[in-house]
Amino acid sequence: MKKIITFGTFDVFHLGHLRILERSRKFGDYLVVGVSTDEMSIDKKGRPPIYSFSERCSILMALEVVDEVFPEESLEQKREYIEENSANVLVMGDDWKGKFDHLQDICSVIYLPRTPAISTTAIIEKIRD
Ligand code: C2G
Repeated sequence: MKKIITFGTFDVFHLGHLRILERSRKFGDYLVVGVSTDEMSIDKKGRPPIYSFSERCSILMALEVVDEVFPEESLEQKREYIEENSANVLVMGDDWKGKFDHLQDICSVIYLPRTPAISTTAIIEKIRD
C-alpha cells in the first residue's frame, strides 16, 4: 500500500483545500492529513483558527479522499510524522516549494500548484466587508 501524507490548517474549508486533497490522494492508496493544532496556528498566524481543531478534523474525516487525520503540533516534526505514519509520499502546496526537499531521503516530496484566487483570508475579508 502506498501512503501519502500532507499537512495544513484547513480553516474555513474551501475548494482549494478540497482540490489539493483530491490531487494528493491520486499519488497512492491511503491519505493521512496532519492538521495544525489550534496552538500551532496561533504561533504560525498570530490568531486562532475560525474553526476549532476538532471541527476541522471532523470536516476532513467526512471526505471520501481522506483516510486518517492526526494533530500536527510543530512545523519542525515532519520527519517524525512521516516515519510514524510510514508515508511514502509527502505532498505540499507550492507555497512551500523547496522547503521540504531535505526529506527526500525517506519519501518522495511533491509540491502541487495552489488553486488560484481562493484563500481562507480572502473569504474572511469578503464576509467582513
Ligand atoms: N491550498 C491550495 N490552494 C489554495 C489554498 C490552499 O492548494 N487556494 C493548499 C495549501 O497549499 C496547503 C493546503 O491547501 O497545501 C492547506 O492550506 P492551509 O490550511 O493554508 O495550510 P497551511 O496553513 O499553509 O499549513 O506544516 C505545514 C502547515 O501545516 C501548512
